Amino acid sequence: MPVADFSGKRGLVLGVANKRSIAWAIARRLAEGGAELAFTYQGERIESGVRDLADTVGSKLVTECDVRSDEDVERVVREVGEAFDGRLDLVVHSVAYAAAEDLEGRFTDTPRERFWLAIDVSAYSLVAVARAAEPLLEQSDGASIVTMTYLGGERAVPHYNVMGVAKATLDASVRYLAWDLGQKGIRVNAISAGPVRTLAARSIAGFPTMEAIVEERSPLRRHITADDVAGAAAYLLSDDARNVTASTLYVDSGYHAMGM
Ligand code: 0WE
Repeated sequence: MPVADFSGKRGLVLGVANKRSIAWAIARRLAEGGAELAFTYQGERIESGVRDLADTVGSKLVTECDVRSDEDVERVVREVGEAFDGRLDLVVHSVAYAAAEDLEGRFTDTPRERFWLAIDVSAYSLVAVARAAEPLLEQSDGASIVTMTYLGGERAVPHYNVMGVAKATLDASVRYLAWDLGQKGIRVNAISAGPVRTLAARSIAGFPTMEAIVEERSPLRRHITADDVAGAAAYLLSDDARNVTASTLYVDSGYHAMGM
């Protein structure tokens, strides 16, 4: 199958942790289509792994980013601007975090500090990146931002808890960013993926059960892979989606449409 054409496009990818990451599946697609990519990662533990992956797609820039810090986000965007001659066309935001203990037990018991932590990392980070990158994205003739969301932001999914509140915040942020940045031709969309086996998923008790539920109850009766998500992301990031913004594209085998 022909791959979407991203030649001449420059992209920033936040959220690769390892080869199973959704962000990595998307990055590979973009690179296959000819995009030049910069990557950010979180934490020294994964640095060498991310650098090795980035090298395989000839990346110009790999740098750490603490998305909780405006200064760090601004520094990263400065480096991206220098690497890409002041222009950026694509942003892939695939970042989320809640404390492990808040993804089990009762949402009611989420402490205040960790409630804000989840929203800070998982939702405000998109706002911070969009604002910092706006001057570079304006230079594109049709920039596109894609973030990753989940049904747990719209419905109560047992144990998703504070991450659901963070995704609801993220979903609303996508719409308000789309309104502001649409004026500058910058699109902002979300992909709502079903459960995908990634590093983030592996530490979640009951993940195999979630996959089994999707396989039993979704219209297509099959689970979702990172490559499925990458195909949707490639579309939203491509010029084929030039009039698509403020939207959520479900890549969940149709699960979201079911009532039982
Ligand atoms: O958004 C997510 C998970 C994101 C995530 C994962 C972790 C695991 C390790 C955020 N923070 C952490 N913190 C850690 O310490 N998903 C959509 C996958 C997911 O996670 C769930 C799910 C689904 C689906 C947690 C409970 C219930 C369902």
